[in-house]
Amino acid sequence: MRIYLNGKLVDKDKAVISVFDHGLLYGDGVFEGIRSYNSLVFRLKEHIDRLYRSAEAIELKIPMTKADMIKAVLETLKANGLKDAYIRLVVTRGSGDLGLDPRKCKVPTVFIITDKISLYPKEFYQNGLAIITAKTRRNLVTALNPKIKSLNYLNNILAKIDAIKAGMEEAIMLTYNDYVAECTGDNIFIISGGRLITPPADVGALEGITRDAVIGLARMMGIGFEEKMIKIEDIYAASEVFLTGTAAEIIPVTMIDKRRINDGKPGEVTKRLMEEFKKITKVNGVKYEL
Ligand code: PXG
Repeated sequence: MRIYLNGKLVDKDKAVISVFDHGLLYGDGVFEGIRSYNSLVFRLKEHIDRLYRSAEAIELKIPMTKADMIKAVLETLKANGLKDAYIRLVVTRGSGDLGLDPRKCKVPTVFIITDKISLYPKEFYQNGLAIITAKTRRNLVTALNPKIKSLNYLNNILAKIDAIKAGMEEAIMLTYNDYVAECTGDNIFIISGGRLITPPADVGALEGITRDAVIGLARMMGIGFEEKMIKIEDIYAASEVFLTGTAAEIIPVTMIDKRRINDGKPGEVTKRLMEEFKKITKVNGVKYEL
């Protein structure tokens, strides 16, 4: 496996970074998770834009242009001969000393891993996922805005541990004042009164690329849509619930906190969106030749 590291493609065993890297010492950095389908990178520009937005939010200057970053992603995919891939792009503050001071980190570290994607089992898509509400609350937007896809994922990891302890794969994260934000690695949508609803990202959620794609599909399909603050009771009472994310795509949720959603089967609107989403992954994207 070849890894892109600071401008070079190197073998996996040579792809090492300093123990003084502030990405490791403090979680000081940003990342992206991107996917390619049959040699088409899905929404690459949007992912790169979000990476640079996240970096700007933490005052980290990425030492290459967006165009060069896109080239680097495509080169890494080619070097590994991957048609269907998971792409992890990471930019850290770089190597510094034992202290928070980001000024000590002179050169950001940039690396890109491309690998096979590990997917949720098929049954989850057919029968729906059972999830819980996490005990762990979402970070305050005013403390560390969850819109920033930073290397500080402990808030999400603690909620993921809540899910794992309950024998589940995902967990809904609520804000400090009981609004639904998102899940640990996925955005959440409901269908209620025939309309598609998702919480606004400002409540404490990532502006998911899949979320955005689903909103676009709903508009195209004539499904009413609104961004609205919702509480967990709204989710229990919804006619359909599903999650969106680069890894999961669109996955139906049929059980929450041991409560069945509607009849406990993936909903019709969810299934239509899943189908339409599959279609756009086949045609939309940045092409590369192996
Ligand atoms: N919320 C959070 C907190 C995320 O981390 C999403 C929503 C969905 O966003 P996208 O842009 O992917 O639609 C994410 C993304 C992984 C993995 O390896 C996690 C994500 C994406 C890809 C891989 O666990 N999370």
